[in-house]
Amino acid sequence: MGAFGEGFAPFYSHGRHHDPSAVGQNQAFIRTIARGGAAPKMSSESYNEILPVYDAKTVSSFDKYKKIHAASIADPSKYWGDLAKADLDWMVPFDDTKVLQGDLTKGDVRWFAGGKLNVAYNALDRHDPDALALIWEGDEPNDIRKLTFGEMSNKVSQIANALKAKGVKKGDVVTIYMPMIPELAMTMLACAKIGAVHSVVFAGFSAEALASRIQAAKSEVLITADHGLRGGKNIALKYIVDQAMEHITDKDLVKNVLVWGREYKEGSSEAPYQMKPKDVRMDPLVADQRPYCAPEPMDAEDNLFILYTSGSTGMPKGLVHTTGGYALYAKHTTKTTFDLAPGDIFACVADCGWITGHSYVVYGPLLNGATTFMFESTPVYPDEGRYWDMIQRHKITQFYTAPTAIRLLMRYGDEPPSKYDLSSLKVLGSVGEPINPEAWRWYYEIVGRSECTVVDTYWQTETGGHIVTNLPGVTPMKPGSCTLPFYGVDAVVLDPATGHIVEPDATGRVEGVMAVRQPWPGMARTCLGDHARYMTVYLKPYPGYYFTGDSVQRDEEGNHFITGRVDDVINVSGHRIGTAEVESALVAHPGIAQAAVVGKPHDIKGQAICAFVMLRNGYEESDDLIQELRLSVRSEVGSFCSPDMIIVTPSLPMTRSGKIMRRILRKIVAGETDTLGDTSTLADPSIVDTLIDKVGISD
Ligand code: 6R9
Repeated sequence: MGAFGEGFAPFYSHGRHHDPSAVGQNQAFIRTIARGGAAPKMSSESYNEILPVYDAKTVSSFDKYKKIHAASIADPSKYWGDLAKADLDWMVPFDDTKVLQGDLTKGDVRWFAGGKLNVAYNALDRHDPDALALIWEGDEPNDIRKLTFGEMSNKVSQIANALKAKGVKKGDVVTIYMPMIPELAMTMLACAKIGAVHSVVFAGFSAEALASRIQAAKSEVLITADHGLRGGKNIALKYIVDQAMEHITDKDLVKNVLVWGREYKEGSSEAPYQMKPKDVRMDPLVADQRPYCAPEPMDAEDNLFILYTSGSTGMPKGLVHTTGGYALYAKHTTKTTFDLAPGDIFACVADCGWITGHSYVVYGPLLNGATTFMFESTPVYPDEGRYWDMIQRHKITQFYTAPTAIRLLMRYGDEPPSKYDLSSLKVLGSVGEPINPEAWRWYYEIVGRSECTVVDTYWQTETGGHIVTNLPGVTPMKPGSCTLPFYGVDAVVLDPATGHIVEPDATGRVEGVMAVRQPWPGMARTCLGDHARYMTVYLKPYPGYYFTGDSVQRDEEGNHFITGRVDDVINVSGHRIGTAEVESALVAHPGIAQAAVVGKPHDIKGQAICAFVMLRNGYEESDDLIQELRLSVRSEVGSFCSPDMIIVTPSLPMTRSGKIMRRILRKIVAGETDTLGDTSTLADPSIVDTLIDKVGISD
């Protein structure tokens, strides 16, 4: 049984299939699946009767979806051009004849170029100043703040003026390393107001990871807060920032460190912080500013933000999102996927350090004039009823979380959600990884009382917003499937070996890799400072297509089932982690000669991090050594990347040309040793048995 339980993957049950390091293996992968034996059973069949999917209303709206989708693909300039005019306030209109320029082959996509607008203006200033913009709930349930659009607009202007006072100009990259407090959202929006490009670094990243992102982006300003709070514990962010500053080699790079103040929690063992020469207290600086700042007119293609995300190789990529296309896409997907209506209280419980927080805590809901709910704590603090309690108290209408949280909460049974009044809920969202039908069903039946739509939203940092998802009351739900492409998304399934679109088999099903055939407004335009890398990773693998890096199966009704990454990225609790980053943290230890990291199926986290290490001469396996290795990963990347399992091995499965065959390691940790595949290309095939023994012992 795989991590997702029996029958999760509709066609076959293993998560990962490729080893991109082995040339030509992709073809073998597809062939293996094609030969996979008995006709696969769709895991969701048994749930169809509980779903209100084929009632008359849905059928007619489903037809409408098909028509609109087809039209949006046939004439994307018309579809997005009309929406851009209706949905955004422009300072200078874009040219109707130049809605979309460039293409996926050349990698020079531009939407609405020449048009000018400001995203902060669109997100705040244009809405009713008295309407509620943001509800924040801190780590403690009684720590609540509410801000209207007017209040937020004023405060964002003050922050914007404070940034200007510190010399921040249009186009400058501002790094933000903050806890989930309203000031984080407002600092992002303040950057947008003056045309500075924010780069939010998730506050779970270590000092070294923060330093490398600051350096890569050549960011001269860093904004932080003294502390974060999570589950009753202080997170000494300012202290981590001080360490990060030590790691930055160019000592003149960062000119200012702006520090928001939060009260230090009594009794914490964390080190208190000190102000350093470059540090400026943010609160008094902001309080001194005028509450009005003219919005900077930004070209639709000017950069709005960068966000680092993990890939196959070492340093994470700084994906660049631009102004007009991203804003439109965030706004339109939020409204459509979550069926937003006036008065809705929209709660996405992701952290703003990830793309989900950017698009669905900050930009999407606010651009729609909805009330966004921002949450600092965890699903189990002070107890496992926290989410349900918040939904009841704030009358939340849309709730958006990751399958890992649902699986965790399911463990506590049906009673916690049943104790609360969850009748305000209309739409329940899932994001970050495939949702297994068991978790889907619990979410739908127990949390949603079979009355809410569950939307399984598939997308990526690179896509800006949802690209495949069902739509409430419009398209059918299918447990375990993200279903159908969003409007304007020309989703295709490619044969990874030939790059051609896969033709359906006799049953109407296809499988291959997920790609998109036409540009859409929300797509990232480049990797900061490295367009060649952007081309290599996304656009060159299959010329003419955007390549997602995910493998997929599509059923005879066109529903998509994402089956895992085809690169060396693992997904732990919905966090995207590059195995290369963890490996480099392990080999940074003087005792480690080589390391290989793979994902191991995990019931709650989706995948767990499993590391294989080879020791250098003179080093011996010991508990202390394992502890040091964990620490190394914590300090180089962040504690959320700490391996669940570290296995010391005399050697690793290498090809004769010296490449580690991670495919074999993945099979071993998953216990799928009867389907190891071809091991004859290994330099030393006997290592396989040694590893099976080792993994067996440490399990
Ligand atoms: C939004 C986000 C992207 C990767 C993506 C895929 C996985 C996200 C999913 C999903 C199946 C879903 N993923 N949503 N897989 N079903 N509904 O998570 O962005 O952090 O960049 O991760 O996450 O593998 O390629 P990001």
